[in-house]
Amino acid sequence: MNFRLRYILAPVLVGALAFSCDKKDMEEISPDMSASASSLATSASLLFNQGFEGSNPLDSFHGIEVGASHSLTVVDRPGGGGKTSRFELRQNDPDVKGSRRAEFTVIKDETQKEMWYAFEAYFPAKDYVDEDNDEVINQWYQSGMGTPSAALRTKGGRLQLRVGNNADTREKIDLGPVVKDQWQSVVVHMVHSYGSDGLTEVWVNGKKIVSRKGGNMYDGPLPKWKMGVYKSAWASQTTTTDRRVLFFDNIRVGKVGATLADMLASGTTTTTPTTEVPTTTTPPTTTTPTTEEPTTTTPPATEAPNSNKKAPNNKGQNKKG
Ligand SMILES: [Ca+2]
Repeated sequence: MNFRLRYILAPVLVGALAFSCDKKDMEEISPDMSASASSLATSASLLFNQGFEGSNPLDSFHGIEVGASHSLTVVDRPGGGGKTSRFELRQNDPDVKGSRRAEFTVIKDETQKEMWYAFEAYFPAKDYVDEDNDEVINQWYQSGMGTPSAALRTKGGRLQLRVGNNADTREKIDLGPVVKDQWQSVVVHMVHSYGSDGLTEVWVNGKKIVSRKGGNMYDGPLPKWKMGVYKSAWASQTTTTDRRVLFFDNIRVGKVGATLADMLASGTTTTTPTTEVPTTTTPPTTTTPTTEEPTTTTPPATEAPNSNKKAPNNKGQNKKG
């Protein structure tokens, strides 16, 4: 192909790809490799288990939504112990699906009513500066239904779960500090439901901190699970930082029958760098699951929908999920 022809064709091909993505409401940039992902599972109830140690680990994900070469890479795990995914989002990255994002979809059509989701996350202090403007790092997105019915966000140095069955009553539940320069493990257990039989449980570093009964999704299709960094504000404004770097490793998804122990990355050495002493957290864990009832559980269900002036969960602001 001569240079001139290539120059003409490139934007056409990009346009065709974008069109096909929109049409399917999903970016099938990566092939569907759920079968091979399943083969990595260590338990019959694990649907997905990715530690980024094998060849082409990113092929095991569904759509990958990135705008630049730095957006998603596989690198050495901070603190040692193998490989990990690394997300980097910059304020001046190109838009992807209407905003600044670097995300992959872990589970899509495989979602069942009862599911387990787990990962380890590492936030580097120098490249993940706390600020009040928030970003989404996990979202349970129901196709065509706007702002995700459940999401993990970071905001002002805190990890926050937002969950509910409609935008007006969605709860904001504090999950503790965004601990820097060490690995944290998060496990989420959900019985996906619009109705009262819904269940949302969260463990951070093996400690159960949320047990919430009630609707945790809109009255619609089961959600897909996306991870990465999505910062809607950067599409229209700057904030106090222009960079978000974080690492996700040992991403696991389980179905009914999975246990907390299945979801925790017990085979991984969780190395804590010695430069920083955590003060408020439980150490990264290989603990056995407990059945203890949480002590800081469900907040009242009467949260005022307009209490947040930035209203980041208002319908429409995040419509492309
Ligand atoms: Ca790994």
